[in-house]
Amino acid sequence: MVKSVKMTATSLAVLLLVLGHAMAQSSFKKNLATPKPAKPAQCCDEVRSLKVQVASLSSILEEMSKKQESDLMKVVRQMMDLEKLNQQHEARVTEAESKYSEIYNQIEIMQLQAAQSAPQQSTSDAIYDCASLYHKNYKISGEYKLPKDDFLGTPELNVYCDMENNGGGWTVIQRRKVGLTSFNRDWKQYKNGFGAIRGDFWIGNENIFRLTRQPTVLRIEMEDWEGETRYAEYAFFTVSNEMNSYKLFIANYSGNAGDSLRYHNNTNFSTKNKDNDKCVDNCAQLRQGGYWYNCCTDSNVNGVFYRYGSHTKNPDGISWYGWHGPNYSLKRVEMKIRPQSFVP
Ligand SMILES: [Ca+2]
Repeated sequence: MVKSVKMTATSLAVLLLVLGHAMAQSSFKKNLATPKPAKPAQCCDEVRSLKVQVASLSSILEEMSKKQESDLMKVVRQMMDLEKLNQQHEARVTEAESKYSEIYNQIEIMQLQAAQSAPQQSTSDAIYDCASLYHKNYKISGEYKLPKDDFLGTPELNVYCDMENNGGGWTVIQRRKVGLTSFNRDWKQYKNGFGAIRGDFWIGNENIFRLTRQPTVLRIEMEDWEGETRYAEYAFFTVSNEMNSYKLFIANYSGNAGDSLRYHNNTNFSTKNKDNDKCVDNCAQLRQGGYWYNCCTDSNVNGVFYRYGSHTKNPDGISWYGWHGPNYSLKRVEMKIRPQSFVP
């Protein structure tokens, strides 16, 4: 009987345990399965509308980000283009710079060469006549200014250079062609020179003296009223200083006008106020010019300018006896000088 009670109690306990466990499990399951308390319908509509809004915002955001991305790509592409342009510009600048430096180098080389040759020019190659200008590549005829030279003792002097005829390099010392300038002047005027360098002028005995201290050639060109031209050239020409009355020395004639200066060789210069001629008469007054008068003339290129018509009537005109005799006054005369050593 006890055994059966015991068994019953044990069975009861087990049953209770099983029941308890089953109940606990059932309660847990029940708890899991129980749906959340239902909310009111209004709340769910709001959520749904919010969800829709979120979705549409997301898509907008997505779109925006896509657009931003494409914009960014555009910007990047533009940046790259700009970079390329910049590189091109830089390349051009570099090219220009290299060209500039090349030119600059050439200029530097030229300046250097000029600087190197400058000392030679200042000593052995000074500018003191048209021939030296010619050798410095001045090859156009016209008026030039010879610089003052302390070493040679020459003042600044305006000259007319014939750079074209007979090889060029000629310094013109006398010209008659216009006929308005009187050549009947005194000693001082013949000493210093007078007239217009582009027209009629005498360069001055002092200048002739200085310019002919080196072995010099004299060329006299002349034209008559018929338009024919002749010349007389002397391979040797010099004058002495004022103390020696600018005495004339010429030699070695060539030409087609006749040697009408030979008669005047070794004579002093005379003017209307200084009779240095070899005559009882005053030749300068008779011939109305300044010249190396003997007794008196075989030529008179500083005589009176007579125009066509009256050019054959007077013995004091611009004459060259070897061509037209004593009473023919020429239309044009030009005296020019050049160093004997000149090579065109
Ligand atoms: Ca005399």
